[in-house]
Amino acid sequence: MAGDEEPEVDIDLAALDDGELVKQMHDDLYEGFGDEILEGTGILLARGWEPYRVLTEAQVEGMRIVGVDFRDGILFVPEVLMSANAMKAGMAILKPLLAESGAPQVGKFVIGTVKGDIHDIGKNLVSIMMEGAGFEVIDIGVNNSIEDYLAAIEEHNPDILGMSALLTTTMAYMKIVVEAMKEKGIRSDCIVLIGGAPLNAEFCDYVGADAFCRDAAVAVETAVSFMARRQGSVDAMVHAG
Ligand code: B12
Repeated sequence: MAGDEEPEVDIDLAALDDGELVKQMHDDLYEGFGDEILEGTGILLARGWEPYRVLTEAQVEGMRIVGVDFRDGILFVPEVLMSANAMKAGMAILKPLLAESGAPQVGKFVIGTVKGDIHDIGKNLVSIMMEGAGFEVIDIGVNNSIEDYLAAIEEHNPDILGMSALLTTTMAYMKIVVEAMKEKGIRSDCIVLIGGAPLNAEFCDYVGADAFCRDAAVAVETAVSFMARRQGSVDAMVHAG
């Protein structure tokens, strides 16, 4: 188990049953073993697991465990970075599977993490799932200033703007961006979705965003339903006019 001082043994991942393998992957993610995460992901897929199930049960849950020990001072930044890189390796195999949907283009989505914040795993996951749902995704990366967001809106004219923040010290920046959009008179041009572990619906009201999404699946559901409503009102206007 993670944190124990036992000597390392080479484990045959393919010999483990599903439950044992998932638990082993949590430990491998904790240790930052990217190759093992790749192998375990491949084994679960070959056993018929849906990509989204592998992602949530084996990888995201593993990262949650890492987060608890990070919070409690058992793990430190370099170790968590290794875990993050291991998770990114696993996500890379899942990405084409999650993104292949064949769905018609539903809308344009610009997403970025706010200024002062470099957490990008959740953002990347949302991007992958939104692509899978048929959105054209423009990912503007991490540490985005107001100017970065405004420039991306101007350049891409998205239906939806997504902002991510993982730190209580950076989440307030979302309100500054929304205020800047209002000042420029472009707030109602796109839907604003926000996400990140420390956020909630009440904070969303404070920011003046349209919705808070607790995970990537909710982000997709919310985005699709906003687009349907938007399309409905466009249709109504066309019929009325
Ligand atoms: C990995 C990690 C890191 C890595 C980041 C690597 C990377 N490339 O992202 C590293 C090691 C670099 C790091 C650094 C730091 N971190 Co950090 N980190 C984490 C950790 C363990 C996991 C985050 C993660 O990837 N989760 C997995 C993903 C899948 O989940 P998620 O991000 O929540 O995303 C989902 C939803 O929130 C939602 N979502 C997210 N974004 C968006 C956006 C939109 C538009 C939508 C719709 C939805 C959505 O959908 C996602 C998918 O389902 C968290 C712990 C935690 N429980 O969150 C701490 C955590 C966020 N970090 C923390 C801290 C303190 C730091 C540091 C300040 C540490 C330090 N002393 O330097 C630095 C800050 C660096 C900076 N300036 O940003 C604290 C924040 C505490 C707080 N109250 O603010 C946490 C909570 C750890 C803790 N418990 O103490 N960190």
